[in-house]
Amino acid sequence: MTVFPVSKIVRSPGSGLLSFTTGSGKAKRFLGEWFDGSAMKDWQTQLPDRIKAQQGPFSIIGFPSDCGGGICRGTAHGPLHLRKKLYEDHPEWVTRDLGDIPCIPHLLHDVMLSDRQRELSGKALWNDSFEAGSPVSPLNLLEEFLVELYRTISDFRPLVLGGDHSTAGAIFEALHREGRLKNCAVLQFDAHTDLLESRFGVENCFATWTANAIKRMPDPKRFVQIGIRASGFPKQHWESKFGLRQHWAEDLLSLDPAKYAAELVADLKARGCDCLYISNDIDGTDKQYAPSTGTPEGGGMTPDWVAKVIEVCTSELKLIGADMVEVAPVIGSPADGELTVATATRILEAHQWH
Ligand SMILES: [Mn+2]
Repeated sequence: MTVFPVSKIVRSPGSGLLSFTTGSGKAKRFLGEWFDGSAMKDWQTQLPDRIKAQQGPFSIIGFPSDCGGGICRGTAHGPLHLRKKLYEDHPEWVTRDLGDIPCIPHLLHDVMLSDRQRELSGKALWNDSFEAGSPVSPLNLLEEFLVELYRTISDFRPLVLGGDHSTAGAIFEALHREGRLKNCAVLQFDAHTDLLESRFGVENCFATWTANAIKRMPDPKRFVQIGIRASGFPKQHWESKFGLRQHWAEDLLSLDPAKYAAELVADLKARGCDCLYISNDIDGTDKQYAPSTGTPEGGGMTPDWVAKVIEVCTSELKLIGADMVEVAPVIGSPADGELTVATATRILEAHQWH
């Protein structure tokens, strides 16, 4: 029997990173201006009202997990740093924030856990309300929380702040379970294909999530990867193996982004799409603008190029959800971190929610 709702254990913004402390001290320093002491302390009590108050166009969820990465860790700090900048620039977004998924940093997915570990971590998270079968790992908690919100908020549209790119795998499972992928196109901005079927035997991580997500698409050609440039195999290999489409950075850099996006939208509409999900891996953008990430790559697009494509596509197709992942503000210098967060913010501001 599974214990729900997950909203019972969701933490205040910035407090979901269960590291050497609860993380709440740093959260207070960063976000105290927007969330007062009572909001931080009584988040779980206040959350049902916050959920009830959500009325389009989107809701923010923090997912401070980097256990699904594998190169340099640090994306667990992404949501807190992203929120600080987003709320400075857009204080009206604060009421959209539904808090953080509590992330035990050693856990990733429940399929990896013994019954004993699941019970021990389950009791730590759920206290007395733990029952066998309750989700305990970050990816499972995110998936179940999203499903809960789909069933509570009409026209629920998540903006999930990750986290490494395994984040998107959990979102896709929720989209699939709720039947949201039927007429949906997907854009993935990324330097990498994320198309391994497993990595060292791990089937749910930053490198495998797209291979899993593609299986959920009614037509894989509605899934378009944009900005690929670091791959052990050529484009033809991936396109013929998985049926998705890839637009590599080397072919995009000389294109006008508005014209490229207009053609992309026309193509997706011709394939029956009327809505869109966008997965934003910050390493899709050139490393000059996004140095604080696990695998920065040169030869990528500028933030303005990416933002223009997103602006045009989301003006034409209804945006049903988005994520911003792989932002690791603790990698590199503080200036690198700030630059990367500013780039992510620029890209998120381009999303049109209508
Ligand atoms: Mn990725």
